[in-house]
Amino acid sequence: MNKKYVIGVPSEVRVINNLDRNVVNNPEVAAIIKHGGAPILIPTRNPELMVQYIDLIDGLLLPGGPDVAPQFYGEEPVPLLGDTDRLLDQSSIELTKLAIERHKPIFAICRGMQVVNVALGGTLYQDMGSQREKPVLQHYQKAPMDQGTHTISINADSYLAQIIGHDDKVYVNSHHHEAIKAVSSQLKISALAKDGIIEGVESLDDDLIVGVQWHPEAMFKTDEKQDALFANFMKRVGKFAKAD
Ligand SMILES: [Mn+2]
Repeated sequence: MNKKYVIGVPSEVRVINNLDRNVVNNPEVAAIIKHGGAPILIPTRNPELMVQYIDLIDGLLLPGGPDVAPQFYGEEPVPLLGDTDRLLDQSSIELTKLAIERHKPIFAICRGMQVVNVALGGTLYQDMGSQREKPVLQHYQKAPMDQGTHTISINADSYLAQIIGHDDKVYVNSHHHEAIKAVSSQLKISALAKDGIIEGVESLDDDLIVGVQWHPEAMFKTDEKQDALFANFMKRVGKFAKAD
């Protein structure tokens, strides 16, 4: 049997039917399994325990979820900040730092990309519609999430371009009102929306981190480019696991 690489996915807490539950979205789980990985849920938000989990996993998938508490980049909350969970942020930031330190690849989706940026010293728009000087596109789409609604421009010399190409006809879905404001000095921009909102970031000079602002897990079943992001993630995981 081929070795399966283990992918950690932090869960979030939601109250469902009056019960306090740990949940992850199934599409990410399905995409990991499709590409030969074995997903595991990281069901605690205790930051001190993250060091226990990092040794169990070969790669880290940081999924979408609630807003990031602005205290982690030195701001007070603005009126249109959404739901936040300080402990989920703290544990995800800790996991990000540990994954980088131990050379375990990261695939960061939507909130996940914002978490990576904050973990590495960057900042966010808490609500881009009300905080950004220039007008923005509709980034909280009303169309079904398996359909792309706005285009992105991918930097031709980015790692992302190697995965999904860089023509201007790449449509992505969009489900965010937060966005990266100041990019961490340890990351570079790989994709922008037409309004200048950052839609992708990645490591400076290796392929340890790939972050996208859209939701490829909602599109991978019908869109080859989005599927390629998960295939690439598992390829990166295999490469780093063999190197260590
Ligand atoms: Mn968007």
